[in-house]
Amino acid sequence: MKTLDKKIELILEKESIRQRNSAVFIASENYASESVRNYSNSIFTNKYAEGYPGKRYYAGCENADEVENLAISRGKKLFSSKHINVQPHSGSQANMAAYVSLLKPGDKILSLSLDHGGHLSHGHNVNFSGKIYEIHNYYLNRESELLDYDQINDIAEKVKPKLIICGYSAYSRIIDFNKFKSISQKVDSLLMADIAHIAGLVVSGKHPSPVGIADIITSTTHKTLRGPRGGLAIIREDLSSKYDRGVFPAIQGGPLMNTILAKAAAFEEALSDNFIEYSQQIIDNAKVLANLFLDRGLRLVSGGTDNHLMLIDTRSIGINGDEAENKLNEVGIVVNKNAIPFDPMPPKITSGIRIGTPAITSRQISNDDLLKIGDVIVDCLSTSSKNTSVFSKEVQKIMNKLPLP
Ligand code: DSN
Repeated sequence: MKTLDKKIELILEKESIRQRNSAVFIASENYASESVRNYSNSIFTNKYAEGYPGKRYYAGCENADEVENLAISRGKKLFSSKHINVQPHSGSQANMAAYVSLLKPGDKILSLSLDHGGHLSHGHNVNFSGKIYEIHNYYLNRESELLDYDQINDIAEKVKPKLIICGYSAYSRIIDFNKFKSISQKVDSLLMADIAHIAGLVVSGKHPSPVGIADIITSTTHKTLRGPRGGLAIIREDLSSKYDRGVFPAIQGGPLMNTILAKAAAFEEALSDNFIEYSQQIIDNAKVLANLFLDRGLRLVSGGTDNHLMLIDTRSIGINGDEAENKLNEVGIVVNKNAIPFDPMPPKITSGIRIGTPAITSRQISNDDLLKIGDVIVDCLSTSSKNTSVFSKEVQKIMNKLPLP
């Protein structure tokens, strides 16, 4: 055990240094607050609480019931919803519970293709969703690289899906949930909005909310929402018992009560005015970077951003996404390679990188330092020199002075 602990401590120490020193621009990552991290780590990890508050399959759940009820009431307030399920272990689980509770195997789903910004669990053929359901895709418009609601409408009318999915992993523009709703109503389909990426912006009023529009809303809790790693779902009231049974007992057993405790803490944080300012700063920082990249001649998918992320077409610097990711990682700037719409390269290479600002904004970076790092990103991607220590030093200098939440 002692050896094992030493090994664990060493890994933890290395990760702590990496997280402190890195400039994190992975659009789906963030730094949870100390209390969220502590609550995730709490003694509720010891407790089984299969079922729902007041209807458990184990004794001794009175405190677990309080935890879950607190998370539910704060979650409902945060999203202005009548129902919320805080048990999904992840965004993928929240999506799976939606399909399992509302669809039959073989039913048709219409979703954005993964390589245009969708998600594996929206029906990719390597994922359960693509194996169990009949998937049809819509695509971004080739010229504008934006959602093309006329095209989506046409495909929906032809396919007649049972479920239409909107909400994405790599789309930098505003989603018009009302347009999706009118399409889904026309073809008599359910509408699901997966707001995993934009949940924090939605609850802050910085992106339109799908609550009251989409029939099912799923999310993670750890991206822009800055909570613990986990999922949630908000369902139309008349479908909510069905959905709850879709989570437990259909696809999950015991809820992670420690995580639900941390979700309750994160919801309270997200209800604060500070959080609204934080969300605005995420968007402001993304615009600062996007303008810098455009000024320096890089091409951005759709020409910019309205939210927390952007996609750089790395062909505008003469390299592929994989090379770009590696070059930046070597100097302490962490991004991920990402397919761009109509990408001719395979997913392991790609022609783009995704840049997101939730994590760097949690480090309270100043405008000046953000501009410096933006310049380092372009300089580092553009240079053919192997000696990049000047860039690492610049990144270190900036990151070392920024507080960790
Ligand atoms: N892996 C997440 C992301 O990076 O967007 C989605 O699951």
